[in-house]
Amino acid sequence: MLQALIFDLDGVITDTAHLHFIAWRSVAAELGIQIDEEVNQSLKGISRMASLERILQVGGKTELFSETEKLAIAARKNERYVELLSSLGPASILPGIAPLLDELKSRGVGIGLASASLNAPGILQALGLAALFDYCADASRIAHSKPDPEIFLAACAGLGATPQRCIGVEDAQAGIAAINASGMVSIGIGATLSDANLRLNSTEELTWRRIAGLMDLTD
Ligand code: B16
Ligand code: MG
Repeated sequence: MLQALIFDLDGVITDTAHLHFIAWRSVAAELGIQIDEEVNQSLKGISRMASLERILQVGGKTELFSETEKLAIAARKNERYVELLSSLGPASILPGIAPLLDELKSRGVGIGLASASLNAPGILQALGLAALFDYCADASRIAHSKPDPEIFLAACAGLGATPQRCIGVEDAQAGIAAINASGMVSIGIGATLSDANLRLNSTEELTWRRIAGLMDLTD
């Protein structure tokens, strides 16, 4: 029996990657570092501090800042990102996600979130989806980020579900690795992903029919 679907947020429920990019680009420019779309792609699914380390590496400035300075830079980026989040609303939900969440609810399948974003609760509120989620793993309490399975296992535990009876949905390669390592069944959204039990090109293809075909729902 399928107990729960556990979703990543950015790139699966909504696409905030471009807002992260605008915020990081302005902060990086102040540090004398130019970042392009390719760098932005490499920030997908990784934590705020890991993103900053990657940007400093791109600019060859890894050794120039103390931990306190790095925290201040990350806080500045987040202030700008949160300002940009005010543009989000129900229209920002990716195609197919709202009907799927309704279908899962009506079938009594648990709905969980496993996002690295500390802004996840606010984003779900802005999208009008918060009430549909039965459990959101708290990214601030996760010691090991994806590809470690910790956040997916925390979501399973919060839902009272067994990983082998859950499906995880991700758009980042590190996220697929995390789902696979947790013992859950993985669905990858995106043309370039590998190793997912099921790979789809877009969230539009993420229907109950595809999910039911992936897992034995009868036992
Ligand atoms: P925040 P996900 C991730 O979201 C983003 O893909 C990644 O780019 C971001 O650095 C990370 O959240 C942390 O976000 O700065 O808001 O805490 O894909 O795990 O839902
Ligand atoms: Mg993601």
